Amino acid sequence: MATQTDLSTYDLLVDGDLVPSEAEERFETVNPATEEPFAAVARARAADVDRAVGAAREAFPEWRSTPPQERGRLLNDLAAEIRAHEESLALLETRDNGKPLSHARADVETCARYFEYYAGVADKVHGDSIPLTDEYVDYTVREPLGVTGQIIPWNLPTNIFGRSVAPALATGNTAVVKPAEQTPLTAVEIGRLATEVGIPDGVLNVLPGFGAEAGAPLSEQSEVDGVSFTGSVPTGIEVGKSAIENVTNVHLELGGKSPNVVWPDADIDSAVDSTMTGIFANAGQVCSAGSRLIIHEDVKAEFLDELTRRIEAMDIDSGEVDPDMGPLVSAEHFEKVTNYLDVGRTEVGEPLVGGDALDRDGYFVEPTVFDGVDNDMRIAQEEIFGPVLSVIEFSTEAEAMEIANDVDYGLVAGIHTQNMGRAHRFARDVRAGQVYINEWFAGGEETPFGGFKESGFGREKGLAAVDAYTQVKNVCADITPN
Ligand code: TXE
Repeated sequence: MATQTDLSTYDLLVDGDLVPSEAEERFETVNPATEEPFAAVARARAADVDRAVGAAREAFPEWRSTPPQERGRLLNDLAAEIRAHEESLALLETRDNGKPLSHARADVETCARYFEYYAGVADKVHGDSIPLTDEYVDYTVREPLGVTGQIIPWNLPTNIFGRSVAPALATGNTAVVKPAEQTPLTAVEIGRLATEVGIPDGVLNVLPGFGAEAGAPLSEQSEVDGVSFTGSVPTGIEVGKSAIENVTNVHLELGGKSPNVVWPDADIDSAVDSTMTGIFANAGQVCSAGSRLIIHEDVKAEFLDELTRRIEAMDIDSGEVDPDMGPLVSAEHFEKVTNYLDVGRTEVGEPLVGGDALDRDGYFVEPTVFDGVDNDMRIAQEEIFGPVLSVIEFSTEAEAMEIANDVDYGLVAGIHTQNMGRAHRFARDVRAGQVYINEWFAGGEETPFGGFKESGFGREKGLAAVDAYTQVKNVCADITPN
């Protein structure tokens, strides 16, 4: 086994410098395909959070008054650097997270796109003029929140970095990012690129570290003016409570158990494809995964035959050889997902396909489908966050709707049908922040994203993020002659 001295090292980014943590501690990140540590990363704690928040606070007045066109230019420059480093960033992401290399490349591309999109938005953030009586002029301005904290999960580290940081910086906020302890490396690298393109010191700080040691101090820091959190419901509640105690803006994106409804009139070939993307992309470790297949009784047999045939042809291997599916992110998460395979066996018996871990090093589990699931079972209600699909049968539109909504989460809902009236009735009645029609993961950087119910609140992506990262000031002037 490698010792820490054999590993590549990564530091914190504070005030434009790559520095060790105050306590000079490091933690190891593990390659989930080999179970071997491969990097030693500076381990931030509360003192480092204070240092980074102090730097972000100091950088704020100048960044806020930097002309928005100039902020936009810098973000475009960062996007170009991210693209120029696509291969090395993608490889780092794959080693850290386990995902197939082509997916990691797509995540890097998405991250660059977020910086480009919000670079374009930077100089288009403006308020309204509000007609009152002739005695007044009234207008609003949108101002940045100030210092913002971004707490990022391990499933889409590069993608969510771009999603949270780009709108924050574009709108004139400074940022302190706490990447997940399982996958901190691309955040440090992109932070380094940001300093290289000339984003001023202190505007973007990156603090690898653990949730309790670095995430909690960041969300509790009274100098932080806004927090964006993506992760689990229990942690989100903690982060939300801290934000309320500090009377701080908070945005929570907390996962899902999303329904994927398939009707007999759907294009079955494309619906099978989309179902597989929805649950096996990133080994199911996606908040918007389509983890409940709600399928009409008349098409179920045909659909599941085709699904099984394609799953059996899937190639599962180390992300570095770019398979269809890589390993799960960590030993801890592997435990969680394999435990759910046991729960599924207890609730419905043997899976239709898959159901086991692979007999090799690494945190690999088979793509798995449980048929005959009732919607009140645990495997239909709880977020497994792995490549495990629960199949629930329906016969009427009312029944499909009821099953789709009968869950605590409300992040995404999808429908496959050629009947557009039915599709839009579903879109109208389903309680979810995103609706996908005839495709999974539909939408782009431009479209708002966030949850209903326990999937959280607040919206990111698109112009909705401008609202999230700014506050409105109303200015009213009495213009009566005196
Ligand atoms: O999440 P946590 P975990 C779901 C998914 C997964 C489960 C647990 O079901 O199996 O959550 O994952 C930081 N104060 N999602 O344990 O703990 C942590 O360091 C402040 C859904 O990894 O929520 C990391 O940076 N921060 C999901 C981030 O929070 C804290 C993505 C997420 O970790 C903290 C990930 C604290 N007290 C998991 N404790 C999605 N919505 O996409 C931890 N963190």
